[in-house]
Amino acid sequence: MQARIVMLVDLDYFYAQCEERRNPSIKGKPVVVCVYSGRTEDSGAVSTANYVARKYGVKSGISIVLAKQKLKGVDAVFLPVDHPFYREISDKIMEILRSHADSFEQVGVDEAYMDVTQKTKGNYQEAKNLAATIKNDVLTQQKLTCSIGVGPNKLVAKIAADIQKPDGLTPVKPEEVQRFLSPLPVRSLVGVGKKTEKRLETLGVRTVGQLARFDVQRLIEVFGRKLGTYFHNASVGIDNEPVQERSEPESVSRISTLKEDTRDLAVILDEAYGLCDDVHARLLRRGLLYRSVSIHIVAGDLSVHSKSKTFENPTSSLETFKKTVKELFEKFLAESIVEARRVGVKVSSLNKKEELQKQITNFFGFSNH
Ligand code: TTP
Ligand code: CA
Repeated sequence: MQARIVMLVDLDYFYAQCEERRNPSIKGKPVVVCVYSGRTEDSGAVSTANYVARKYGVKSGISIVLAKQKLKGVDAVFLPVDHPFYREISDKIMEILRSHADSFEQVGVDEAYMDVTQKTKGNYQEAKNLAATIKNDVLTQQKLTCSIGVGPNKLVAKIAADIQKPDGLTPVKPEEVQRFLSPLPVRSLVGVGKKTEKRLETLGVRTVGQLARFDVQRLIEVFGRKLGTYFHNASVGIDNEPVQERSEPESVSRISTLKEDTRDLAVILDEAYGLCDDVHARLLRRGLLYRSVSIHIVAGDLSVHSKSKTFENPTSSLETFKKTVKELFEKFLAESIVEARRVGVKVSSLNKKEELQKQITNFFGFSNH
């Protein structure tokens, strides 16, 4: 197998950074994004916090009450989570990343692996330049910083991204892997949780380097063949997992917030057509055809509305997509009196182009053989 170059892009303090982007005046203050459970005013947990708040010990998972104690007397900002807003930003950023990758794998809302072996001709200097370009694109187009790790596989790329945050860029060449991993605690390896860490500690293994030198046979005796082998391989930086798109999506959609609430069709379509372009570009890249088109409206009063239309035959036409979106918005405005705050477009009933070809071929009984 050819040596690979893999990146892991991780958006910095994601939910909190989205909130800073929405309201730049809170930048510089501790920003704490919370899931309020609603039982009492302050019951619930911290989803994430910006790095200013982290200096006070505020982090994901602690209670809101504890976060408030830590920030007592400080001019801090506490906000509720707004998943649709974060999803919107995430989708746009993932699209930027995808356009730079040979193959792409999103893992969660704010992280993605990219195989860039071809794009960089296997050259680390080029990979570093590409990572810098990606950071710059994400910053200028979406006003967010991210941290990128570059390495010969997913395992090394992930650890490299974590090592320097926020706004980091850490390349680790194959010949540097051993030296890079050696001093890190075993917990840095994916799959080593608290329990495993404890068991390894009883064997005298605290660092990845110690794990690498530990007898494989004994590891297998303690953890079983599968895990034991995995731990050993991970400790020496071996990981052959490919970067691959997770299963085909059931639908592709985009949603966006309008500058102000409106019932003006021209304003709505101006925004919606941009979203159609994004969705369509993604369909093309994945070789997908659609059969259904929907629109989605979040009104000024936060009520949610949608309309959709399904065709007989799958298509990839952008023109049909936009025409249908226009029809559906016209219908919506005619039937409803609310003002639109957020508008979205979606295509669904998706088919892979080649699969469709196969189905047609089978249907008509044609065959190449
Ligand atoms: P992370 O990438 O773990 O954290 P982060 O992006 O906030 O900070 P950084 O990467 O700079 O260390 O998680 C991504 C988002 O997932 C985070 O912004 C909020 C959400 N999240 C939770 O809601 N609960 C959690 O316990 C964690 C860890 C994350
Ligand atoms: Ca993150």
